[in-house]
Amino acid sequence: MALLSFEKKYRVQGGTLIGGDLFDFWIGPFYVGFFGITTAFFALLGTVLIFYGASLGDTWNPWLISIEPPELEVGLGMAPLAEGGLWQLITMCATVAFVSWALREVEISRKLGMGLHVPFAFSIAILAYITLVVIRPVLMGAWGHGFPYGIFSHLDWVNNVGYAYGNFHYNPAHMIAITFFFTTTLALALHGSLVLSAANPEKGHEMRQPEHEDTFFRDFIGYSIGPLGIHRLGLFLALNAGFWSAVCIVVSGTVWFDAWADWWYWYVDLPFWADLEGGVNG
Ligand code: 07D
Ligand code: 07D
Repeated sequence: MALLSFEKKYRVQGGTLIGGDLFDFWIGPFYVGFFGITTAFFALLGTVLIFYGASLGDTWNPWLISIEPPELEVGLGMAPLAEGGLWQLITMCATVAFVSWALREVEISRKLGMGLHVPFAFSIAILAYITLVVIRPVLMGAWGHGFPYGIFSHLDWVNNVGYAYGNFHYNPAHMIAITFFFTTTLALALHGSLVLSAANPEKGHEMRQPEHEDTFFRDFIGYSIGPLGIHRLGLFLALNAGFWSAVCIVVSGTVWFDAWADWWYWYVDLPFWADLEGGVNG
């Protein structure tokens, strides 16, 4: 791919975390770096292992291929390859590949003298993944609590784990996560539409400026968060969605074992009404 005219100026040496100048080069448009090598290596190895696992199974239907974690009886030990060992190796490959991808983002940010917001944001997704396949299984004492690597089978896992706690919607951290997910889409819809309405006028019309965008919101709801603020808010909302997702699953089976609806009895049991006639103690 041809180099864009301005790109050369930004292709500066340095900023690497490891390996010095050794891997400090680009292949076409892509910065490589030590972590580019490790990402490519572990992503490829993980993919090869998924294909190998698929070859041991009885389907090549992409929706149905599934690499299962070990049985619960294996606990936190290593399992034979065909009985969950592949899942364990793929989990390691995926974790190293994701973390390498984040560290490659760090190196690029350092080269450009930018903040580390992008790798930080991706780290929250990695945290959610590691919570599902490492932190929670370790806390619960078995790798078998991780989710299977298959398009449909991982949906079954979410469904089954959800019903294992009655109605998962009553999990308060799940509620917070969902609320953040919904609010993120609201914020993005408002932000995307606002910017397009100002910056992408019909042919022949003059483009409007950020002041117009601010004024729109001041006229509309009396307040504008501003051009920098809206991105802070967006990042805050999105990262909280991922963070509270990790919380909602890590507490299920480690600090809370019953139906999530029962968690709300603390509210019913509050002394204000528990002792009233008709209350739980009344
Ligand atoms: C659009 C960025 C691009 C990424 C894409 C995903 C693969 C996997 C599979 C080799 C928004 C590429 C997919 C590389 C290939 C194999 C075996 C991101 C965008 C397009 N899920 N999930 C999907 C993953 C979990 C859930 C789709 C990954 C948890 C539900 C896709 C992970 C839980 C639904 C997928 C992961 C869960 C899905 C679309 C990791 C709770 C759907 C994803 C690594 C989080 C939806 C058939 C998407 C669907 C869907 C991938 C984890 C729930 C296959 C890689 C265990 C309820 N998930 N998922 O667009 O249609 O993400 O499923 O943690 O309804 Mg999932
Ligand atoms: C884990 C993905 C990490 C991805 C990474 C990158 C690649 C590369 C390459 C494209 C976290 C992967 C990259 C592979 C791709 C190329 C080239 C993201 C992750 C590192 N729920 N629920 C959630 C809702 C119900 C249940 C989270 C809604 C039922 C369980 C979110 C509803 C029951 C778990 C959420 C609903 C139930 C969840 C998921 C509605 C089932 C979890 C988002 C409207 C009967 C999971 C950490 C997330 C969780 C989770 C939303 C319903 C069960 C808040 C909106 C009632 C068991 N649910 N849910 O976590 O918290 O993203 O995981 O009904 O484990 Mg739920």
